[in-house]
Amino acid sequence: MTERLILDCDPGHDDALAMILAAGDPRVELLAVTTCAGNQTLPKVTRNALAVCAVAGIDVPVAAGSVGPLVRPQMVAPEIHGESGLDGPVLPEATLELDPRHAVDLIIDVVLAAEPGTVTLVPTGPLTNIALAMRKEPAIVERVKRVVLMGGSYTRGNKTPTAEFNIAADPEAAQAVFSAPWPVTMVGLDLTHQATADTDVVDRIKAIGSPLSSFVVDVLEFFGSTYREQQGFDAPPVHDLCCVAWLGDPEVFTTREAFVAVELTGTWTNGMTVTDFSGLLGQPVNTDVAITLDKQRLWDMTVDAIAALSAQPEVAAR
Ligand code: PIR
Ligand code: CA
Repeated sequence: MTERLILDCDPGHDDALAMILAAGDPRVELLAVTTCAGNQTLPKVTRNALAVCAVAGIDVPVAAGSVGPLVRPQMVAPEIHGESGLDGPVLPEATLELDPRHAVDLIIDVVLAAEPGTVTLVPTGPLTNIALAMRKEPAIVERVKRVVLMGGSYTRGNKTPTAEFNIAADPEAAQAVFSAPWPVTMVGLDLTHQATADTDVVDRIKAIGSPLSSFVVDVLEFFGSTYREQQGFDAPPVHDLCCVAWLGDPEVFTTREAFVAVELTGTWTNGMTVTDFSGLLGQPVNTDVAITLDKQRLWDMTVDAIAALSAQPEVAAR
């Protein structure tokens, strides 16, 4: 049984890798890509999504969504992802036409058209589109199989000491998603900071020797340079990739149940994902929290997916 997913993203270097794994791993089926303002503005991240589709030979509906958060002023991350949102590689012209629907409508249409319980939502940017889709068509909440989101953390943040960027960017949307009665998996920084693309990984990808593999190498090299300069990392953590990897192979990370709520009224802690593993708050469990990564599995499946896509005639010819 393949895991069918909608990727709601803000590409974004690690979002680009998530798209590529979703298209190239035989255990998952990518149904649609939707975009949300996050790492950069909506036009930029949408253009980047189309460029990744072109270089990877991805042919699924792609729709643009929310231009900004529900309540708060917009936040972007040029210091990590550059002015384009995907600086580093040369971005090819789009080969796909953008779907005319708003991302929210594409998400609703795909979920309602599928058998109940068969579609997983994978948000890897701010949760604005997902929250709006829930409000526009509440029936999706019981029809979606699960939400596997990159965001939050139970230890420390990257936007503030306590808040991770995707949650900090739209905390009200995030709280709506965590508190809805669908299964949620939180793939936060505690997990994704284990998912670094070390030099041996970059070398394995380089060795594939295709236009797609050199695109991925350029993505990882730019991401590595900003993570080195801005965050003092030796190698870049490829956050969003982990969500898709877990759908293809649930052994890629372990999880633990917790109650998670988003801080919306803190003086210094807005956007913090308060994570209660031991029931101290007396609230029911609402989230599976990602804990420990099997890094070897993650990179083996990613290298395989890049190689598989590279072997497609239209990808090899680029
Ligand atoms: C990564 C991101 C934003 C800011 C920084 N500093 C680093 C993006 C990634 O695309 C990922 O989805 C998430 N937001 C990690 O915080
Ligand atoms: Ca992202």
